[in-house]
Amino acid sequence: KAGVMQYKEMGYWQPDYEPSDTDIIALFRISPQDGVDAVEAAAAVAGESSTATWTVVWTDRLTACDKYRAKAYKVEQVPGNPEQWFAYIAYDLDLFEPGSIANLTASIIGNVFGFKPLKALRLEDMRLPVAYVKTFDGPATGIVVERERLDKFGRPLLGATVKPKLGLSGRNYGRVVYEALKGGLDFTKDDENINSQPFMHWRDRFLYCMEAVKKAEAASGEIKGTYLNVTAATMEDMYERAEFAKELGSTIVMIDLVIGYTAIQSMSKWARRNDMILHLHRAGHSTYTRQKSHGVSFRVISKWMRLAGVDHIHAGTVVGKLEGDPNTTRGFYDILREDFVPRKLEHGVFFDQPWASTRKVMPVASGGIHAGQMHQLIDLLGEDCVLQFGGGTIGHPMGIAAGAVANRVALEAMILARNEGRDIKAEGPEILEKAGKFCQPLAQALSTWKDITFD
Ligand code: CAP
Ligand code: MG
Repeated sequence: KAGVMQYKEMGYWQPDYEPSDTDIIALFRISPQDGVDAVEAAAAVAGESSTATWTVVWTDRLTACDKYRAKAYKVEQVPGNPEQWFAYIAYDLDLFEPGSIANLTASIIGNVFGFKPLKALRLEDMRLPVAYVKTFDGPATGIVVERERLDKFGRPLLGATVKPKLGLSGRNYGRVVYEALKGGLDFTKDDENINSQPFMHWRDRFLYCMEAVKKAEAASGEIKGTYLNVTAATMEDMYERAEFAKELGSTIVMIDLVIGYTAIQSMSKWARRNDMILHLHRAGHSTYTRQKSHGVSFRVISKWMRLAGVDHIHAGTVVGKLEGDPNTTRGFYDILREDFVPRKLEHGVFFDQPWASTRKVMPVASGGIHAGQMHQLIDLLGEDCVLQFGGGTIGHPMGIAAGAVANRVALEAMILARNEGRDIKAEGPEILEKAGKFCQPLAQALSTWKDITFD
């Protein structure tokens, strides 16, 4: 106990402190151990995530320690939860290297999550000041320029992840890509765990996929793409794969979140230099975003990834197979797509967040979704997103191209209805049924998947 109390005495609790416009603010949900006071716990979090160690050190006085000390300035009980507290902590901008997510995270989520006096700790949100935002390049391409490059406007983009996740040979894999793109999708995509395995080396994947993209473009007259996953063991390997993708005429490459923040920023710089779209699959995030009392909220990851500069990011669907709540997911989408995100507690957004013209990230919805949910997806997620149906394309009973047709027709019917002023949330099923009368693949998709839910 004495160890925890120390931080408050050392000045890490300052209830009168008013954060300045250039401070970074973090909001933590803290669950103190029994007998540990919430204010003392908050001061300890401020200390451990900034300058402190467990005791006063002589060398403090050789620094501007009053400035560098993070300040816990507000502690509020979490409504309806007597064991948890929201702690607001302000950090001086000089504590952080400009333009480095690695540096930011080494402080904010460095040691502090293992601190003994806490049962659990969750980073719920951060306010990133404009002065800090401006030290990052942000997305290489962004939503507006991506739409211009692809010449696709006024509707969500459609994609599919090639399935099965593992095991296809390059040639069969390329066939899936061709059928799905020719059928009407804008993109196909490698899965998160497709790299360079014995059944398909990466060069084979790239060659067959790009052949499929070019053939589908010729057949459809539309620009098509496939997210070639360049995730690999080292930066050298990733650059080599990305260069090859570019050489073959790809517009987009893909990386997984598990490659780490520094690698993501490096790939973003590469994408910027090479006029490529950068797709990020959030593989691994649920290990630390899912628990409500411990870890890091995905809204914080969304902010970090917009700074780091990805163009696409998986941000959840609400209606599919993976965990997610509608209001919270809406908050993620706003963080990725708006230029100014106002505080909105019902969406889990605790701070006004100015993005100062940082380009917008295209959110990607996937995970167990199908054409029968088109109205819900558009109503919930809007039009600036990619809707991605893996099983919901490749599992279609009439074949892959038919699966793509079903998705495209469902999408176009819904956008048309919305543009005519109809309430697609209420009338969605009826609109889909009617479109299905003119499109057998859609009728089949609806009857095959209508009863599938994961709730
Ligand atoms: C979806 C998917 C995606 C997840 C990622 C999969 O396949 O390819 O990786 O959607 O989740 O492997 O499950 P289906 P999130 O379309 O066939 O379900 O978008 O939530 O990060
Ligand atoms: Mg996947």
